[in-house]
Amino acid sequence: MIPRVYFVGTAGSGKSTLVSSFKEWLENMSYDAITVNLDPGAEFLPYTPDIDIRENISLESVMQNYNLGPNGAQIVAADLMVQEVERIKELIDSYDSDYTLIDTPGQLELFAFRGSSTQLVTALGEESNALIYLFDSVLMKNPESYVSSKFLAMSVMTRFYIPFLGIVSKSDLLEPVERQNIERWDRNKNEILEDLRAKSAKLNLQLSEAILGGSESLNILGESVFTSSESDDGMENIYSFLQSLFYGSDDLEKR
Ligand SMILES: Nc1nc2c(ncn2[C@@H]2O[C@H](COP(=O)(O)OP(=O)(O)OP(=O)(O)O)[C@@H](O)[C@H]2O)c(=O)[nH]1
Ligand SMILES: [Mg+2]
Repeated sequence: MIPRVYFVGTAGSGKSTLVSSFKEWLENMSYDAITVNLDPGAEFLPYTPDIDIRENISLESVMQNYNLGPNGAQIVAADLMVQEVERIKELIDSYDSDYTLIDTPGQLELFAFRGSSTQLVTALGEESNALIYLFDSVLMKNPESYVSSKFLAMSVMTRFYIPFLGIVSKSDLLEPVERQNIERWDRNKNEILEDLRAKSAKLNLQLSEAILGGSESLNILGESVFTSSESDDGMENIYSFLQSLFYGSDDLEKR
């Protein structure tokens, strides 16, 4: 089965741009990927999706048909997506590509916490899935939101039993010292707890320690990969992760 790679992250974390730039990167390396847009509310996409949920479900039509505002319509659209699974699956299977890159809705909680999405991920194929979780660099550079971001990622991971890679997106927006801080915090939770204490941050330190301790002892998040759609930083790391997961250590045959 052609691997399905889901790009998941908070609103504006760079999912759609990464789907676009990673596809381009793969193509430049002579590998082949198709793109799937699962965001019914996307107004603009930086790529032309091969498969697009908006062909059958658009936020605009859900708002009209169900007499809802944009937020209510997002919820209904997320649930309606399950009805599209067979069509999407058939379409994906009709392509002969190395990877299927799947862009998910901006509202992370809709994709991550509603049963319809886990159903959809399962139905699209259980064995060959991976999830790229985008940590927005803007939210990772200060210690308080670093902890909240890790917590959110962990709660998303409780919903999906699939291999995942945590990446810090838009790395070109980080100053070198900000990047070093994130690397330092990733390596050792005591470093971030020290920095939080030093800032006398208004954050529940006990709770933060428990969250970070859980992440560390379960080894679920580990060290982040930094990526940028501007500079192509980290594209190789995403590829290596997927490659060893799906194809062993062998390189794909170039097309
Ligand atoms: N500097 C920089 N900007 C980026 C990068 N990736 C995305 N952006 C910008 O960040 C903004 C959001 O990017 P999107 O790709 O639309 O993010 P998204 O997660 O798909 O957004 P939603 O689907 O609306 O949640 C856009 O203005 C992008 O141009 C990056 O690597 N570097
Ligand atoms: Mg998007």
